[in-house]
Amino acid sequence: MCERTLLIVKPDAVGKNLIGEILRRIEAKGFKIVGMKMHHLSKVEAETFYAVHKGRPFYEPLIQFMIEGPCVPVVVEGDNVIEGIRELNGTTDPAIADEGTIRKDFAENTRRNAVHASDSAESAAKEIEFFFPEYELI
Ligand code: FUP
Repeated sequence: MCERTLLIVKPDAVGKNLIGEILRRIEAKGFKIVGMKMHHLSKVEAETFYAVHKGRPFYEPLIQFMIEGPCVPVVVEGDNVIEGIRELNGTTDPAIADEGTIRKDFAENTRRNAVHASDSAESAAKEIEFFFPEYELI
């Protein structure tokens, strides 16, 4: 089924000049990039985006990390792209991520883990809308 998801190249990966490599891997999988920008999240924006995690012990450091520099939100389209991008990213903790995944190759730890990807059709719709008005998408 053709669907859309939101991927974010997080501030750690942007800082390490990994934008191109991460986008290359997405395109090499046959997925289409249909929206993209560079954006430095404000504290309020980061708190809104990660509101679901509010109250968890990792929440405050996560917010501080997400606002430390610019990130690159990307809308990706393709067959089963929500699952496909999560597979490409690998699991949250890079220490147990599969070989060849973005997090295995580039993440430092569970917080500084290079990329975000929507985990369901419902969150994809919300997260895409968070960063992109309709007219910015192809
Ligand atoms: P994921 O879907 O793999 O990005 O992971 P989660 O939705 O469980 O977590 C969202 C973000 O919270 C992670 F990308 C990083 C952060 N996090 C931590 O910093 N520590 C944790 O123990 C779990 C998550």
